[in-house]
Amino acid sequence: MLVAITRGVSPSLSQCELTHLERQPIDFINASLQHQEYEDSLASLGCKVYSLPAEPDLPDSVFVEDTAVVLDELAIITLPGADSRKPEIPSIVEALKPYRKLFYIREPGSMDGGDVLRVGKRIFVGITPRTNLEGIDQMRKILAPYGYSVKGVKVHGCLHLKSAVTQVAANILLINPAWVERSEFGQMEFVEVDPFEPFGANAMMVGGKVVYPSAYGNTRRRLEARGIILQMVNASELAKAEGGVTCCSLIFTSVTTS
Ligand code: CIR
Repeated sequence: MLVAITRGVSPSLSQCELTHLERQPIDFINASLQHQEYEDSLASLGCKVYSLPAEPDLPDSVFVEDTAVVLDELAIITLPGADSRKPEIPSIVEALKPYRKLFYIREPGSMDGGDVLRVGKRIFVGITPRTNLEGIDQMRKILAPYGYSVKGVKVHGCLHLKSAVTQVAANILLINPAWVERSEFGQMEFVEVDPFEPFGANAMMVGGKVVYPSAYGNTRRRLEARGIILQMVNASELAKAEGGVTCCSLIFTSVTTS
């Protein structure tokens, strides 16, 4: 069974962290409706959705992806690079404890889950203001016994590695080549975003389909032309907080630790 951990939209979302976007008004009701649509979409793709209660004092807490990296064998609890996001961690620890043995990124390491792209046993980690080399090194040591390779990847011009590249099929990455080099990823095929849709590289594979924002119609056509089956969602309101579709869930196969 697939489990998706999500969290309700915080009423303080409009005070979110912003790095590459201008602040603009965010409609809380609209953001919540879109988030509900996103959760419904995950349920329709076969996920059992566990939605944690919204955290009024943690503006970015809907973006649960940044707090953990869940693999088949274990989960790594991250240490988010933005101080305002560190208090999001304890409730995620409680939510993941029943499912995985937990490991932790510790200071002076830092890591946002949005920087972590897993392709089979290869893990690519963005080197960004949120994720430092020490955090990547800690992850490498945690994962070595489980047969994963961990590679730091330079990212420029966007918040996280997965703003720039995500996996959309076993051998295909969706990429914005202006933000990350294709050569970092070895023998993969690529679909490039339409240059007028720079934020269109964040997509999420779930249950044989790819969850994709409806805002990026030109890139959508490129994906469909490659035979990729999309499940469209409207994520425009959360995008104003610099969030994409991967950011709002932690999805994994259910294995209970007890
Ligand atoms: C932040 O800057 O932390 C939030 N406003 C957006 C986080 C988006 N998360 C993600 O891409 N994984």
